[in-house]
Amino acid sequence: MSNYHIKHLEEYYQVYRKSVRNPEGFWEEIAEEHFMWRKKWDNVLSWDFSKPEVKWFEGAQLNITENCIDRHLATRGEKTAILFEPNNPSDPAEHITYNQLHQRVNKFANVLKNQGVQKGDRVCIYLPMIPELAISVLACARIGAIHSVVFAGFSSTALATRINDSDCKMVITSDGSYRGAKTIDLKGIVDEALEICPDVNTVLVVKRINTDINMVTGRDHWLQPLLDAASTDCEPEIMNAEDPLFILYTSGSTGQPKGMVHSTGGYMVYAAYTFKNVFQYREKDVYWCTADIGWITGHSYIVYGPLANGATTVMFEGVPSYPDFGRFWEVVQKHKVTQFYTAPTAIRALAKQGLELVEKYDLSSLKVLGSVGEPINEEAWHWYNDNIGKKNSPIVDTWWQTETGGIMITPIPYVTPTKPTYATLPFIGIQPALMDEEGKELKGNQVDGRLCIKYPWPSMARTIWGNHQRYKDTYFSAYKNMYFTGDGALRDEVGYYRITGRVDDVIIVSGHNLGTAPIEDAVNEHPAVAESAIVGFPHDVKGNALYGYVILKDTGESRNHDNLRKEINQIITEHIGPIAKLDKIQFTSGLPKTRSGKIMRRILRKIAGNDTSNLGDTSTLLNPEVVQDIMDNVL
Ligand code: 6R9
Repeated sequence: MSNYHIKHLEEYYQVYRKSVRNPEGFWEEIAEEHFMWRKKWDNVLSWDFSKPEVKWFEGAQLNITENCIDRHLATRGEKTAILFEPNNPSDPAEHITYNQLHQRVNKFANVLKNQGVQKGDRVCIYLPMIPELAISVLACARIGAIHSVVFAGFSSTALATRINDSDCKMVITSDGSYRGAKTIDLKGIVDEALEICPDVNTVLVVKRINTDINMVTGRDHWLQPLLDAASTDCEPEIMNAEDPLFILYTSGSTGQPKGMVHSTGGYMVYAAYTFKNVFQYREKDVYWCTADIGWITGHSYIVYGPLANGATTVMFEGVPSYPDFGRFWEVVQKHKVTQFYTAPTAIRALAKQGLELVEKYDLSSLKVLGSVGEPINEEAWHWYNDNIGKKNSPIVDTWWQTETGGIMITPIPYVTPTKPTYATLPFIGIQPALMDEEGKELKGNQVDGRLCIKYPWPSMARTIWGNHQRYKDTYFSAYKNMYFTGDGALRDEVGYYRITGRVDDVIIVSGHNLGTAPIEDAVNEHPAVAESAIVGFPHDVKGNALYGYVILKDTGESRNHDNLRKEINQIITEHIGPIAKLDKIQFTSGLPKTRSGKIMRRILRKIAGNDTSNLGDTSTLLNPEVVQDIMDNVL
């Protein structure tokens, strides 16, 4: 079992060196020893970042669900695969064994087939965090359909954009969802979206909240009767390693979201290998990642990574604040969770509550704590370390992206000494580089630059669905022969990395990536708005909050600003979702622009963040006078 499970620092360095000296040889060994292939590859890796084109395990054949389910049945059939913890704490948790998961995935896969879904078809999944979400993802993978999960907090317009972009013919949803004390009418949102998605001919509906909903004859079907009639046998479709497994949308700096396409073989190998090491997963552990499967964290570290290792993975339907802010800790105690993986925004929200909500519960089962989604600030890191980990569960601050498919920079717990706010060292096989703005690599330690990756890794996204040029422009054009992450980072005196934040027009709010452009597009839809600019400013729970500068059309009539603010946020909610609402909206007569007409967001960011001591050079602006005006009226 060479190199699969790293146990001490010396071994990390040794395996790391091996993995970068001979990446092909290294990944071939991992792939060969730990996965089930129907046919081995002809070639481990071919790549050319200038095209860009990357292929791992070309010629190999497999089905990822055989790796995540079937191969465990002989030894782990009665082990819990998915441990479902419902929204309401008094409802029983559900333990789905590997045997049961096998049957449920096969039945679901047969339903998809019976409904006409074929290999290569795209299926949109818009479900809350209930077992059917994981099962439908796996059912798609079983028959070679490409799943596109859309987070069930997105609005109907955002959902429709994603359905149409990848031309999905089917949507899987539920009658509604629970969210703490509230219910959400998911089916109503789907119905609204489908008004502008003419190609969707089938909607499968899971019954979750038992409400009376509208069912369109011929198009909409309750799932349960179809499952009841389906067989539990479904031969896995044999896929090529480079066949797409899924599409997952992420925000970009222009309006249209980017449908990142992930492959089958490389993605599986990397998701599984990182899971094993970053969480030091052992056979009897109960692992819990609080993310939603609608994000990449859920794909790789609730579904594929854990299941490929035969793990028990917790799926939580609820929210951290329901019925009170002790819920996470109650669940940790109840299921004796060993690895707990969450986001800094949740940690900050929980840290604001009294410690009695933590102390009520026995957290002694915990061995590893994880953080993901945004930089974790020092205060939150210490709160997490002291009160949840009791100073003896290492925190893995894992840096990665939808595009990278798996964790890229991270400590390995009990192996890498941690340092607050540092994601520390590159994971095995990952070759980071820091670049200056001129395109020169910054060598050595104690440097600060833009974070790039020099060499392919197995789970990198292969393209943007339907737009390879945009994939090239966004990730492979800023620096020659490098993947550009969009993040800034520094490397300290021992070679540890600290991620300093986005250097592009993406803002991370409560761990969610939001592009400024789509929000501005939504704001500009308001009939009274002439132009807008959105920036982020520091927020003690959300990490960043959104600040909008809005120029109103000159119509001669005066409007109530508070009403306008509400209307603008309503439009944002409809177009994107409530996560993108603006915390502050300042009405202004102008926006600082360069002579080429570009908005100088750097200045707007500083003003919004109350940091105007050094605004930098404003003399190149077309309209320097608006800067003072904006500063005088800042909220
Ligand atoms: C996995 C995920 C990606 C962006 C990424 C970066 C930020 C994620 C981080 C982090 C600092 C960490 N980010 N993890 N920043 N430290 N540990 O979150 O994917 O939703 O695509 O976001 O999130 O800015 O570029 P995604």
